Amino acid sequence: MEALIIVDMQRDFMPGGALPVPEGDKIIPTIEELIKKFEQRGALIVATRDWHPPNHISFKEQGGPWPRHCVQNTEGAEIVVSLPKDTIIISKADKPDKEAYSGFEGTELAEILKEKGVKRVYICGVATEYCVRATALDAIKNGFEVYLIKDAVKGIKREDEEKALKELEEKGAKIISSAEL
Ligand code: VGL
Ligand code: ZN
Repeated sequence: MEALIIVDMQRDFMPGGALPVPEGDKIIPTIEELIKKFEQRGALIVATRDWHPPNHISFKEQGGPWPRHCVQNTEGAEIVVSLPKDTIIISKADKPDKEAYSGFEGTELAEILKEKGVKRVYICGVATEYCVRATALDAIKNGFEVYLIKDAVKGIKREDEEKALKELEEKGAKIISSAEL
């Protein structure tokens, strides 16, 4: 069984949002094509979302590195790609005092994937050097075969994005393009 994991494609991470990933919106059509393709393949579709309480530790006013973003039940936290009805939504970093970049951290994601018999995961979304990276590393640690779809991810900084892709490849992820699927 395969799963497509769409990481944090939320309004606040798009241009004009609170914590924009440059050109984050450019990968929306690519991801929507991938969703269609993976639905046809009978794959599981998973979408993670950053789901912070208003006083989250990662916010500048709490001493953290980031402007306030993806606050639970606000427009900024909305997912901007059209998702099939049966998509599994994983909310993360939803406790005030804990940061979680990875979709596996503090969630049931590993258990859900294992229970559904998933062996291989395909990862896309934002931001490449933060939540995509952390999610892919945890997927590797959990024993999944990991494919990173390079034209369906975007990073905040170009150099950091390239570093992250190299690291993921060294750790066993396969870097592919959506055209290969
Ligand atoms: C993310 C910074 C803060 C991400 C989330 O989704 O990559 N980055 N919170
Ligand atoms: Zn966040």
